[in-house]
Formats: sequence, C-alpha cells, structure tokens
Amino acid sequence: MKIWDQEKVIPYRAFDFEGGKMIASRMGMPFERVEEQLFETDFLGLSINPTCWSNIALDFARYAKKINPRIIIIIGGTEAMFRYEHYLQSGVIDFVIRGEGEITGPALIDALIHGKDYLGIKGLAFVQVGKIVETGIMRNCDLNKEPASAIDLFYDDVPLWDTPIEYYRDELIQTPTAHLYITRGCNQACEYCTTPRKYGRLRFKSLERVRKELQYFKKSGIKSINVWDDSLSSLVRHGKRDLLISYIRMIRQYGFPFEYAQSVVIRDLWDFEKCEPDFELIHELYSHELVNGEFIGCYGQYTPLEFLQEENTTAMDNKLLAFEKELEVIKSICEQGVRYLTFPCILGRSTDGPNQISFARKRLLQIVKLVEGYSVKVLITPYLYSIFPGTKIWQKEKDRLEYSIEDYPELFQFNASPHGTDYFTPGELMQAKLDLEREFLGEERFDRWIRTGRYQW
Ligand code: B12
Ligand code: SF4
Repeated sequence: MKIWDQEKVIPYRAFDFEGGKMIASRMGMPFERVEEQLFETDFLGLSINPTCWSNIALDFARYAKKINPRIIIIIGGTEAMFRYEHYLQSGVIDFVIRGEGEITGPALIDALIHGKDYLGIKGLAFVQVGKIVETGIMRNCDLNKEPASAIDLFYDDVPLWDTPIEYYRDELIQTPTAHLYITRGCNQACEYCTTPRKYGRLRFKSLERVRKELQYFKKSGIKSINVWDDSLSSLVRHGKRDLLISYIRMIRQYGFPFEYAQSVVIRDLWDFEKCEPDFELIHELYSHELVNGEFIGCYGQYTPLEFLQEENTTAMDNKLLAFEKELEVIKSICEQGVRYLTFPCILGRSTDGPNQISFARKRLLQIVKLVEGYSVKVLITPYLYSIFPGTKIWQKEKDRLEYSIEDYPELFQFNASPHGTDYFTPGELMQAKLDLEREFLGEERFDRWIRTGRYQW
C-alpha cells in the first residue's frame, strides 16, 4: 500500500495549553482511502512507536472496527508495549505485542487461524474474560534467524523511499534508501532511552547474514543505505572493533553510499590508550571514494552529543566524551570528507534554565564553525528531554509531568513538552528550543521546518 498525501496536514484535536490552544495535526492519507482494504482484512497490524501517535492510532483502529467489525487488530512498538493496558482498555485493540515481534507475531497469527491457545506465547497482552493478561516481554531474538524485511511484498513502493534523513537530496547520493540494522539492543543504560528495555542486550548479525541483506537490497534496486542501529559502535566496547570494520567494509564492497542514523556513539571513536581520536576507525567508518563518478562510502551522520549544556558532559552520560575531545573527533570525521552532519542536543532537564541554554548555544556555535570550516553541511537539531514509558527517568521523574500521558499524549515527543524545568514552564521550554532552532536554521529553513515538521538542510 502506498503512502499517500504526505504533505497534507489534518488537524484532529485541540486542547488548552498554558492559556492558549494547542492544535494536534497529523500528516498522511485520509482513513477513507483504505476503506476497501479494511473491509477485506482479517488481521490489521499497527506499529505505535511514539506516544504522540496514540490518539491517531486509536482513531484509526476505531475506524477499522467500524468498517469491519470482524477485523482483529494487533499492535506493537515502544509506546504500545509499555502502555498496553491503555490500548486494551480502549476496547478496540485485540492484542498487543510486547517486545520483538518476529516470533510472537507469526505464532499469534498461527494460533488465531488454527484456533490454538495463545496463552503460552511469550510477548503478548490481551483481554480474557474481562481481565488483562500479559505473557511477558519478548527480547533477545536471534537476529540471524529472523526473516529479512520482505521488500518483495511492496516492490512498487521502493522508488518512494527517497526521504532525506541525515542529508539533503544531492545528485551524488542516489535513492531509494533502505534501512539496515546490523545490531539490536544495547548494553548501556542511558536513563532517557527506551532501547535496553525494549530489545534487551546487544546482539549482532553474522557477516554472512549482512551480506545476504546487502545482496537483497542490490537486487531490489536500493541505491543508498541508512545504517539505523541504536548503538552499532558499542561493538567496540565489547571487543568487536574488527567486526565493526568488517561490516562497514562490506557495505562499501557492495558499492553503497551510506549514512549513520544514531548508530555511532562518540565515545567509541576515542582511543583511550593513545588519548586521541581513533583515527584508523574513523577512517574506516567515514571515508568515501568516487568510482566512475559514483559515491561509495559515508556521506552523513546524526551525531548525538546530548547534554551540551553541562560543563562536564561525561558525568551526564557515559556514552559521551569531554567536549574538547568531542571536537577533536568531529574534526577527524570532517577530514574524511563526509558531506552532512547533524548535531542534536537534549534540552529540558529539571536544572536547565537560560544559562544552560546559552552555554549549549555557545558550544553549538563552536561546532558549526568547526564543521563549516571543512565545507561540511551542518544541521543543529535541539530536542526536548522526554520522559517516556520504558525509560529509567519514567520511574524517577514522573512527578515533573504537568500534563498526563493519558490525556495529553501528543505532548510526549521531542518538539513539545508535558513538563517544564526549575526555570521554565512547559511552554517557555518549548519556546527556548524554538528560539535556538530559529537562530541555527535561519528564518527560511525555520519556517519550512515548522510548516512541514521536517528538518531542512
Ligand atoms: C526509526 C525511528 C524513527 C524514524 C521513523 C519513524 C516512523 N515513521 O516509523 C524517524 C526518524 C522519522 C522518527 C521520528 C520520530 N520518532 Co522515532 N524512532 C525510530 C527508532 C530509532 C526505530 C524504530 C523502528 O522502526 N525500529 C525497527 C522496527 C523493526 O522495530 P520496532 O518498531 O521496534 O518493531 C519491532 C517490535 O516493536 C514489534 N512490533 C512493532 N510493531 C508491531 C506491529 C505488529 C503487528 C507486530 C506483530 C509486531 C510489531 O516487532 C518489531 C520487530 O521486532 C526508535 C528507537 C527504537 N530503536 O525503537 C525511535 C523512537 C520510536 N522514536 C521516538 C520518537 C519520540 C519519535 C518522534 C515523535 C520524535 C519527534 N519528532 O518528536 C518522531 C515521530 C515522527 C512522526 N512522523 O510522527 C521514540 C518513541 C518514544 C515514545 N514513547 O514516544 C523512540 C522509541 C526513540 C526513543 N527516544 O526512545 N523515528
Ligand atoms: S542512548 Fe544509545 S547508548 Fe544509550 S542506552 Fe540508548 S541505544 Fe544504548
């Protein structure tokens, strides 16, 4: 099914927010467009990863049940798995997949088709005789045994995979872009992250398995790759630096240009023995070559630096380096000839006030100056500290929430805030972020970002 009307903004809910009206909108196709398919569907699977999709997802589920009361609705994803009660209580969701779905999903469908018992299937939540039953969280699946994405089921859509993620669409980087996962899970435990509780410990695919996926991408007409792991580089910390290099060499061997989403943690690029950037690893990960005019290698990266507002970055998060070292690593990445670098930072811890914002701003300006000095395009994307279910801070900082997750799920995301800080109300915090964005993006790009909800290069 094609994704239609990407540009259409549809307001669906308005609520009071700090004396004004907040209007929540969605983009994408009108539900009516799939009426016919819904009528013929036995099982409808929905992924609900972000909390802010909650009401849209439930609206769609209600619509689907209205069109086809026999339809069985199965949901999964970060938001669904940690708030399964909320969805089951709505009365329109039949099953929630908790954790990884590769084994649980097919086992459930098989049980439903053949009238078997599903109580013994791990990773499910459902209602039985008026009571919510859950069978635990399914984690730590064997990535080598899982089926690869079934691109052949939607070949017609493949040419549509041209959304620039960490780069501006540029003549050298051809699309469609596919997403590659080499690892899943993470052994770190950053307090604001859902990954460890969602997927469990770090696992990785064999080289042979990655080779098969790359061959499949080639065969399917994929031209570039987004390496989409949550923490690929943490292989270094587990004594697998050589394996990491082998994966990246293999992507090059198949002739792909590629970008890293949040895959690389800056600390993993530092050689602690020599007390300098790990130049060899940085070269392996970020260099490129032009072969017959074709770009092969790394063109861009999303580089999480997280808490730039704190003097001592490493005390905040042990995936970070001291800021001066981070600058050295960034310099070395630029020297490899990457073309696009995105730098997010997280604003809105309880201690954040105007001084912290201005300190982060000073550092961001330093980064921009450094990166632009290498003619690398830079995008600064501050986002808001989010207290999500499934994180450690959900337990520790829930008291900070001024708007509840049940009533205001739309505020639970990186661009809106259900909480303030010791210095800012929720609205003021959002405004402080917007001011910073306006400064770094410039008026024109800022306006487009606000209008489209997409960062603009
Ligand atoms: C890819 C991604 C994006 C992409 C694509 C989003 C999209 N439209 O799909 C981009 C960059 C656009 C994005 C944006 C945002 N994202 Co995002 N994103 C992710 C990321 C890194 C991976 C999700 C993913 O696709 N994984 C790959 C698939 C295979 O895994 P999966 O979804 O977990 O599915 C597995 C199981 O959950 C289960 N499953 C899931 N659904 C179903 C359904 C069925 C039927 C079955 C059987 C099984 C099943 O089986 C799957 C295989 O095991 C996650 C972090 C993470 N690792 O989860 C954050 C994450 C989902 N994002 C998050 C957020 C907040 C956002 C934004 C709201 C940020 C913002 N702008 O404010 C936006 C929303 C964008 C929008 N359009 O509304 C949060 C959500 C937390 C929360 N509770 O809200 C996450 C968890 C990151 C975090 N901070 O912890 N995101
Ligand atoms: S933020 Fe990255 S390094 Fe930290 S726990 Fe999440 S995936 Fe792991």
